[in-house]
Amino acid sequence: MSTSEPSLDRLRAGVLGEVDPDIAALLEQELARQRHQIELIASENFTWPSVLEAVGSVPTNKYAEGYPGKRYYGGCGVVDEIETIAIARAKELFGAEHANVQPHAGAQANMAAYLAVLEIGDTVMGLRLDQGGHLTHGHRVNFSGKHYSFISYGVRPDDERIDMDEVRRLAHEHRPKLIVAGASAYPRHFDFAAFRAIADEVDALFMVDMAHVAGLVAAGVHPNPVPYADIVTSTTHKTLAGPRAGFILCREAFAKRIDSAVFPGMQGGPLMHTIAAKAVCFGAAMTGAFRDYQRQVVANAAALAASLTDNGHSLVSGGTDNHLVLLNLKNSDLDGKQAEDRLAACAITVNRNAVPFDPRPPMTTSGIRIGTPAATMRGLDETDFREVGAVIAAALAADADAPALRTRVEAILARRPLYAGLHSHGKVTA
Ligand code: DSN
Repeated sequence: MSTSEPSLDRLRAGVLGEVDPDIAALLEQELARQRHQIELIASENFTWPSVLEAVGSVPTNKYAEGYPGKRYYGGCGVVDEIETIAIARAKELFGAEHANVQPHAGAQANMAAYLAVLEIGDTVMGLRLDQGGHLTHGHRVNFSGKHYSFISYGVRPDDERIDMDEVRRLAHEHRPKLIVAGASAYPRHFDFAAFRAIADEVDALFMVDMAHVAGLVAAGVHPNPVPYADIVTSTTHKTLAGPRAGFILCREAFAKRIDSAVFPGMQGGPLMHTIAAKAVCFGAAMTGAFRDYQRQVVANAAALAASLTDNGHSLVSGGTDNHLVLLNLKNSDLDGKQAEDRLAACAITVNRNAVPFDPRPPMTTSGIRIGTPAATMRGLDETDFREVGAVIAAALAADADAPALRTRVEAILARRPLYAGLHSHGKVTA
């Protein structure tokens, strides 16, 4: 950089491409990568250009520790209005009594929820990671498993659905202070009412991590956990299609404890530009267009499941109720890693994932997790997803012809362009 070192004036006024062409070029490469593959990672999405704009906006400059009207810094009048709107929209969207929109991400939302209602060493129940759960639901390598005494429940071996008899038995045996429901890789609805009833039987609190299905919940195409749970945590960037961030909903009785746990308990200054983007995301999620999009996400997952099954593949639990399917490769010569690589060669992006009672280790696994939110955002419909299922099946066959399959994928991508007119760093051009 020494020969073309920018002046202070250029740093102050220059656009990214002038000031840092290396990073600008990489951002363009990432936009091209996103455009030229079918994105099927179930936790990913393509957010709205309006959200990209808000994430790149000037509240990134503002310190605002505290909450609207109760900050530790001056100059917070505007960001107070932004956060107040985000809170009001989150409450209205999900029918919640209280919302905290400051968690930086889903793991921080869960950490704050635990900090609010648990003491170190308390007993908690959560879904096993290798049967669909999440690291923050008690895995031993995560803070949750290190700080709290987690008891894991799982799915039934026969139908691979959550075993509510086991949940009840473990709850009565271990008397947890908190029961956590929610998943990263579970294709079926949770029975929130049954969890609530079990929690009440043992005087436990009930928390739902709805990160994966928040968009479906907002659109009314998935049961809403809010009426049943004491605390609901979430991210905003998965099915909800917002910025990479988290939030917490709770009953009024837990509001003060949740707010104190987020700040000053575990976070410092809130990311006010991201909170602005969360407000945009919640606003978008209140529209009829968003509800149509989420209905399509679920319809597309059903079409994909049917296509994969028709092409001879077995799915965990036999199908899906939500936005994802889990392809079961236990009886395949290909493990999850090999299948992920085969699909990448055809411009299809997925992630390998453990399936229940997986005989292979976590780095390879016997499954592929396939989600429809991102590809649906770029316009794929059920016909497209039936073709995607057929291409996936052909890519995993012994005689796979990757170049020919890639051509079929490119035909879908050409019909369904992504982010027309958008630059990598979030500005739309005419
Ligand atoms: N890593 C996310 C997922 O892929 O589901 C969960 O945090």
